[in-house]
Amino acid sequence: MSKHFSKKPNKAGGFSSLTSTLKHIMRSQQPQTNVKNLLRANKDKGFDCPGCAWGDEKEGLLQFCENGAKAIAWESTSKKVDATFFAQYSVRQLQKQSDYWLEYQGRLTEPMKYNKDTDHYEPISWQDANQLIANKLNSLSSPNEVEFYTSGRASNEASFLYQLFGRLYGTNNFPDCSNMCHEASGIALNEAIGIGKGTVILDDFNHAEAIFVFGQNPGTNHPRMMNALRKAARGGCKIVSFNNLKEVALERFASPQDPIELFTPKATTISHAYFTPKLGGDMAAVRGMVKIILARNAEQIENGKPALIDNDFIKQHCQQFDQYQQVVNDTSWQQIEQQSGLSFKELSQATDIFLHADTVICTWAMGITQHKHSVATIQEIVNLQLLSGNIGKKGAGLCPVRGHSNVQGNRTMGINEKPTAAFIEQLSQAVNAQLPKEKGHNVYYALNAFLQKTSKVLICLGGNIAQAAPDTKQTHQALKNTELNVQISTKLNRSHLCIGEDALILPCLGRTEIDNQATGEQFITVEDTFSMVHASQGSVVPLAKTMHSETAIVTDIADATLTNSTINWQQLKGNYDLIRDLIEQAIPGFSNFNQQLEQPGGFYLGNSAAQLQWHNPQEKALFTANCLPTSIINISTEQVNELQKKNQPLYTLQSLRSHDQFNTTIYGMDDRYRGVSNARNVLFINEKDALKQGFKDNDYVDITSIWSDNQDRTVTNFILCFYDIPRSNLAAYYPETNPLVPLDSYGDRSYTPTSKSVAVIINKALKPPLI
Ligand SMILES: Nc1nc2c(c(=O)[nH]1)N[C@H]1C(S)=C(S)[C@@H](COP(=O)(O)OP(=O)(O)OC[C@H]3O[C@@H](n4cnc5c(=O)[nH]c(N)nc54)[C@H](O)[C@@H]3O)O[C@H]1N2
Ligand SMILES: Nc1nc2c(c(=O)[nH]1)N[C@H]1C(S)=C(S)[C@@H](COP(=O)(O)OP(=O)(O)OC[C@H]3O[C@@H](n4cnc5c(=O)[nH]c(N)nc54)[C@H](O)[C@@H]3O)O[C@H]1N2
Ligand SMILES: [Mo]
Repeated sequence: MSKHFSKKPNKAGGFSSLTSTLKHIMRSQQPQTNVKNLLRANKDKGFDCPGCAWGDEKEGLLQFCENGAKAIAWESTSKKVDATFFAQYSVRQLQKQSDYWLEYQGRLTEPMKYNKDTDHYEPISWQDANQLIANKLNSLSSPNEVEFYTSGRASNEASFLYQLFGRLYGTNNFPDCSNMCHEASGIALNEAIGIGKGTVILDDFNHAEAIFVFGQNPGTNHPRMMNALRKAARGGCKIVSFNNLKEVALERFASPQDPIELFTPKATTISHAYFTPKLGGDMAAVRGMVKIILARNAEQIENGKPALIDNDFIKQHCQQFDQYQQVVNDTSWQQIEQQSGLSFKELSQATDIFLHADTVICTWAMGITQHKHSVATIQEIVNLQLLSGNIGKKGAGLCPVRGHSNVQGNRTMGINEKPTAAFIEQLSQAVNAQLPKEKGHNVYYALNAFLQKTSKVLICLGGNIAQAAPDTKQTHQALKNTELNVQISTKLNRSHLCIGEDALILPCLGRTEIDNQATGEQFITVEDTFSMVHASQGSVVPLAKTMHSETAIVTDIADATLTNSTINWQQLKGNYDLIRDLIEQAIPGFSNFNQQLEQPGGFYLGNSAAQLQWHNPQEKALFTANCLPTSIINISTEQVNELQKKNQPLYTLQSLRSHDQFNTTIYGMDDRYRGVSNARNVLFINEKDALKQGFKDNDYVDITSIWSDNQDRTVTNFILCFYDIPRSNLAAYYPETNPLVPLDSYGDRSYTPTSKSVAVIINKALKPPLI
């Protein structure tokens, strides 16, 4: 057996989850603090777990999961990255370290400025740092030369003020992590049902008769969702998984909170049926289900039996059903089976479960949103749900499962490069100022603007754009073209090391920490994937007084830059209640914001589609008549033919998360649920594909992507792991494979990198490591 690969476990959760949690708590060097932290995670008067955006349950002593515990322990460490650290290492030396090493050094505790002459970061006072930013911003020829990036951990208060500052300064350039994440969900849902958010709340999972989970690995990325799925499965709800890989948590899950499942081999079977479509095959799979439903429905009608679709719902609430039916008729079974990789029989089985359930929830995440045709795929899921009226009733609906813990809140607060006219109007009125209306830059356009040197300053409210964005070489070059790179962060990462002229590191507090301002301790608010808004307050004393809250950092930069501002930034900084009062005036749905937060668990923002109100131009839910894509991968037929001539097999690669990481933050080298230990340069491959190319398990290969420009995009020395994965599909971890994703390979209309469908070839490693 290989030293890196073993059989995957036969269940997820359980005891191994508990031991892993303890291991990570001990490693943080703050075990007592972190145990206290965990008891307060996601509880009233506690803090919102920075791990993911899943909603909080009302019952239970513990409201955290293994991976939430890792996120919390990672934040609360006693190790410091301070002036002494930066005096020890030059930027060139730091660049040679791994992402894991960089973050493991500890928390950033002092503001630092890059010195080009010494190639070291050196201390700078907060006041000087703010003035430096202000001077630079005020010297530019256009406000559109600045890119304001956000990562989805920022609170509602910080992100509201951040976008307000950016807009008062004069731009709508708000690239953010959701451009690389759930962008397609927002676009698809806004068009189809008039709101870009999911229509279900957590309680709906208690009432669903079937739950379809598309392209999502909740055992790792939303472990608290496993409680909802486990409870549903035990109550007789039929869970159907569509996933390119057999993810063990979706097969069998043991709750660490159930003593029997914790201490015995027992576990709950999660998926009643599990389908493994080809990468990007979900639209075809759902189209197949709809085709079966429509055919069976026609038969029923012919035989004088009741309809299988909800004709009343369709008549009353929907538009374009006829066009949609036409496009379904025109889609051939050959195309459906070939593209989905699933047979008519398998899709019939899925359809049986769908039709048998009165209430169905469809959930999805990155396996659906990071393809070229993601918007169309999500609209196909909407079509399926509309067909049987599975929106706006208890136990049914659409559930895009968000990533970052407050990414949904960020959008609600206006982090959006394409604000609606109504949004800008209300915000302008609230602050009594003219704000820009024209479209700004998303991540794709921002990176291109740096590459072309038309943008000059990058300010990042969290995140790690250097490693999160695609086409690593290009992205790093884009960052190196900046005249000023400002990173507001908790931990050191590669974005701090891609420097052009000038760079600043501004260390901020995290969720777990006490945030003291002029009027006393403050709390912040967040919105989860179910549109619940609630307060979050940390209780840990920060490592250093020189760490400021994100809100304070944003207000101070704004105050220094906008010299004629009508906003009293210092007053807002001193009392976050006042920021919430401003949000109340500026953003719909936040009336009595401060008072509403007093309710235990917070308040629900509501969802128009869940109330069967359709706020799109047609004022109806839309059946969207998209054709299946001609190809999943984004390359030309000539390129495919050329490879065929050379006898070079073409693969589709997905880049995904291991169990030991949070996005670009690597907690460890294992991926327990897939049987991988101590390696991240792993390439999962179907045994037959590997053998056909003459490879053995554990061989080293180089991966090269196929794209229309002449740039070489290759990553080297990946270890082959024979795995249960459809033919011609591959999987490997992100961010190691980001160099393979071409910047120009993005989703139609979403501009999301096609991180789950990269056209690649593999070859024997040119320079394998000496073992
Ligand atoms: N611990 C932890 N939690 C996290 C994160 C983290 O990194 N670590 N990240 C957070 C963020 S920002 C996000 S967006 C979410 C991400 O949560 P996920 O979307 O679960 O993240 P990925 O690891 O990218 O997993 C994609 C899943 O989709 C499957 N898949 C890939 N392509 C296809 C396809 O074409 N069809 C189908 N049916 N399946 C496919 C993969 O096999 C995999 O199971 O998690 C959030 N929570
Ligand atoms: N190939 C490929 N690329 C992908 C993906 C993929 O599946 N495949 N997934 C995409 C997705 S879904 C996402 S969301 C993006 C993620 O993109 P980002 O959100 O930009 O990246 P993260 O790795 O979450 O950011 C980690 C950094 O955030 C900082 N940080 C952590 N907590 C805080 C905090 O509380 N405040 C502040 N200010 N900073 C903090 C730390 O310095 C840490 O180093 O990556 C995308 N990129
Ligand atoms: Mo995400």
